[in-house]
Amino acid sequence: LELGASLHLALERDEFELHYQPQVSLRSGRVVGLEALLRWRHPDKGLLGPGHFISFAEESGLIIPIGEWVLRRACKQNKAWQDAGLPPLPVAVNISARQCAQQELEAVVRAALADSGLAPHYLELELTESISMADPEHSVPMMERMKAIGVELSIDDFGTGYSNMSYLKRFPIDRLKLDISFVREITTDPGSLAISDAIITMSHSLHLEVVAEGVETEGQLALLAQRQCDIVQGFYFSKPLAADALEALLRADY
Ligand code: G
Ligand code: G
Ligand code: MN
Ligand code: NA
Repeated sequence: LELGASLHLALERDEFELHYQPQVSLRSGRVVGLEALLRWRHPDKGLLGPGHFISFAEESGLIIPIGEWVLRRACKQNKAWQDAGLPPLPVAVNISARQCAQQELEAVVRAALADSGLAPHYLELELTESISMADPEHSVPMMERMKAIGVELSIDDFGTGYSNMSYLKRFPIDRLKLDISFVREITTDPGSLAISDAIITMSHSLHLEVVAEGVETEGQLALLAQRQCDIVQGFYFSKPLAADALEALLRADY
C-alpha cells in the first residue's frame, strides 16, 4: 500500500496512539503538564514515531483528519484521568502548519472540548515558531480566537526560527518551549547557555513561562534551575509513555 492509503486505513482501524511525556516544575518538583506525542501502532512494523509519517501527512493534507483525531483523543484521555481522580493537568498537543492555516481549526478545538467535557484551560496548543512568525497577520488573530476559547498556547522549538522578536509581544501566548538544540549543549557550549539565559530572561519580562525540552542530565537540569527556567521536559524524568504507564507515573508522583 502507498503511504497515504495506509494512513487512511490506520485512522479507520484505530492504529494511532498518543504517548505522553511529563513536564516537571523546577520549583515544586511535581508534574505540572503533559505533552501528547503521536505514534502509529503499525500491524507489521510495530510502533512508529512521527518521523516515519508526519511530513507525508502534512504534505498530503492527511494531517487534518489525523490532527483532529489527536485533539479529540488528548481531550478525552485527559478528562478520563481527571474523572479517575488524578491531579488535573494541562495536556499539550502539537499543531502543524496545515492545521493552523485552516479556518476550521477553531471549530475542531471547540468540538473536541465539548465532546470530551474537558475544561478549556486543560488543553494547550503548541504552535511552532516558524508557523507563528511566518504570517503574523494570520497567526495573531488565530491565536486570539484560541485564547477566546480558553485554551493555553505555547510556541514550540523556540530559538530555531528566524523570529522577528517584535511579534513576540503581540502573541497572546502562555509559554515558550526552549528548543532541544540549546538544552543539548547547555553544559558544553557557552553560546547555548547564553542564548538559553537570554530567552528565559526575555520570557519572564513578557510574563511567559519557559519549558526546556530534551533535558537528559543532572548537569543540564542544574543549569536550567540556576537560570530560573520554570518547567523541564525530557528523558531525565521520563520518555513519552503510553497512557497506562503515564497514569502509573502520575499515581506515584501524587
Ligand atoms: O517523540 P517525537 O518523535 O514524538 O516527535 C517527533 C516530532 O513529531 C516532533 O517535532 C513533534 O512535534 C511531532 N509530533 C508529535 N506528535 C505530533 C502530533 O500529534 N501532531 C503533529 N503535527 N506533530 C506531532
Ligand atoms: O518538536 P517537539 O518538541 O514537539 O518534539 C518533541 C520530541 O522530542 C519528541 O520526538 C520527543 O520524543 C523528543 N524528546 C523528548 N525528550 C527528549 C530528550 O530528553 N532527548 C531527546 N533527544 N529527545 C527528546
Ligand atoms: Mn512539541
Ligand atoms: Na520542540
